[in-house]
Amino acid sequence: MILIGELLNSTRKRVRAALETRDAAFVQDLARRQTDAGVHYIDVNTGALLDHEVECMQWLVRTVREVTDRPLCIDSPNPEALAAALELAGPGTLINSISAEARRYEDVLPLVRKHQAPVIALGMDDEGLPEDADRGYAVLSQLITRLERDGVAPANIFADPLVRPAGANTAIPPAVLDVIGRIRAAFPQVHISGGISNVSHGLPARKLINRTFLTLAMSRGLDAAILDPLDTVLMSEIAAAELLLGRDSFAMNFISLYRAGRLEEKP
Ligand code: THG
Repeated sequence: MILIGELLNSTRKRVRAALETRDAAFVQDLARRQTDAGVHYIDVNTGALLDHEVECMQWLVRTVREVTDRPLCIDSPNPEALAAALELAGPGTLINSISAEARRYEDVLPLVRKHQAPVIALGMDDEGLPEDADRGYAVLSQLITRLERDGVAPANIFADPLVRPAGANTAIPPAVLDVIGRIRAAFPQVHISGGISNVSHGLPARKLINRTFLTLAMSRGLDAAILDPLDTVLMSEIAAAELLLGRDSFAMNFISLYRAGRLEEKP
């Protein structure tokens, strides 16, 4: 699994306050802890700061870069913030995100090309968020095909079916799981990613829902995720799921995590 740490997100109140006051110690602590937890990318999101977002993103990238060399996942609705961050973040940066919205596609494709960067492809277009699996699959599969035609290698595409809260509409998570399965069957070489914590928004016992959803999604072909890497039970369940899905030959990874004392078996 390719793990993207979600904690440096400006929609989280504490992070937003740290961004507004330029609290480097708080930001760097979250960057270090996510690195130590083993993430492959650290998501950096400044989208909630509408004024001066570009400056804020530049500060965030520089501040994180001082304490970790883990690649970043630049998460912004603002193409100027993406462009500025890409200049500072170094090679291997993941762009979050492109979509099938006409304007967004036009704005972000040149950045993907210029930096030869991997990119998250959101399954939405100018009609909005797909409500069922047929439309979700149609939008996402057309977007993948278009990116490939525009020269993006399948291994650099992270297809994202847009996980939304079960609490708002319980039909969406099963539709998202269907989309994951159909994309995996049709495009064996692309990565499939999703924002796991989105699914539990507004419900109690969020971590329980997140863990179960992640396991279900992995069984359909999800191989990347934006998640809370400090949830040690979630991280342990990923290792167990990879073992049981045949993605951990001789259980080498599972056993070495166990020996390092990094598997949590509850209760
Ligand atoms: N796909 C892509 N990128 C994404 C998402 C996605 N980026 C953002 C998001 N979804 C993934 N990251 C988070 C980060 C935090 C939370 C959920 C997803 C979260 N925040 C608390 C909440 O909303 O209740 C904030 C509470 C607080 O601390 O104030 O759960 O799907 N490509």
